[in-house]
Amino acid sequence: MNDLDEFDPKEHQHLRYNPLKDSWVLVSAHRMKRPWAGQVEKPPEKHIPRYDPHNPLCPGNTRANGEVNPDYDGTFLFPNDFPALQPDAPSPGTDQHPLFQSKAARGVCKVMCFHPRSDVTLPLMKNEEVVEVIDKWAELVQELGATYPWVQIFENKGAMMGCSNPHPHCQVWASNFVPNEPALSDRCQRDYYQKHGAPLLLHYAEQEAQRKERIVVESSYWLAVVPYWATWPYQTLLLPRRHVLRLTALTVEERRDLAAIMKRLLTKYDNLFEVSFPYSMGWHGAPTGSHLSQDNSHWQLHAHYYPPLLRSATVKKFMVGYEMLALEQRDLTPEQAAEKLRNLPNVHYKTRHDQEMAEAK
Ligand code: H2U
Repeated sequence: MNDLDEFDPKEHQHLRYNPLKDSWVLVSAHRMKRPWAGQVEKPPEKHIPRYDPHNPLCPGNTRANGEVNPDYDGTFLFPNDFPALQPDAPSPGTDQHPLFQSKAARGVCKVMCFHPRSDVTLPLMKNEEVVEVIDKWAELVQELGATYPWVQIFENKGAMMGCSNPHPHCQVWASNFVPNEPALSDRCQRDYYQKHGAPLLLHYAEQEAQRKERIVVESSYWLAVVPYWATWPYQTLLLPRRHVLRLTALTVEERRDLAAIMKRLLTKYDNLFEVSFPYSMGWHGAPTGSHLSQDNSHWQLHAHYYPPLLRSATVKKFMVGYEMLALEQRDLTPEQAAEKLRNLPNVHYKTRHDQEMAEAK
């Protein structure tokens, strides 16, 4: 049998390699055809009030620790009142046995509100408002990265992703260690650089820009793709075309362009099932702290978006069973997911609904 003549990635299961994790994913696109009688989630909340007097993230409201938020009109940064990392935790000491190892974990956790209004999300914010968010992210990397080796900026969006509050916000955890995911990514990017003499993700962006089939949105400076090795159904990777180590190195123009491409990507996400699309996203850039003085040429700045939804606004992908015990598996090809997202309108469904209502009056 001539495999290449026969092989159709949409019909035939196969493995794909994730070079950022040195691991494999099983692509079994025909699994989308199976009937679903499993769990159906509550759809994301449709009507979020612009201001809720009981929401601790709104301007002028009292937080859990009794502090009152200022009447902020842009972004608002505050220390997390329930931090997972604190700067002064005592050390656990050492156990001589190799199976009982522990280390001191120290750091700081902050929360950043994107906007004073609870009923807007990044795709519905103005470009300059998203630029302000990006500028603050870069400031946080600069400030916390001066001492901490890792500054993790992440956004959990939607109750389905464990987000506790609908007000648009992200979190920042800075730690005295490089956590597992970036540590693995660091090793993989370093190995690739040593073997091929160029940053892994720079080569990857060049390839995807040429191949086109996994691009969701692109601009002069940025590219968003469903990566070749995506595990989550509509996972995307957002990366600059130029070699950039950290958010702090982005130029004014690149930040403006980033705000625009984030808005376009997130508009497509929201338009897929006409809901405020849940996801966890976060930035990975070269490590900081003591790593600032080292050569990090193997690194390329990027953001990962991991949305849980698979079939509809209420049916998510479960990473259980085989995924937990053997290997991650996906139910549609990355190319199918990218094509679906790419072909969605660039106008947000809420804006379109508002326009239709206005015209009907
Ligand atoms: P999540 O929605 O991603 O959980 O983020 C909200 C964070 O806000 C959460 O980590 C913090 C929670 O600890 N928070 C405060 O620091 N103070 C409050 O009064 C409410 C929530």
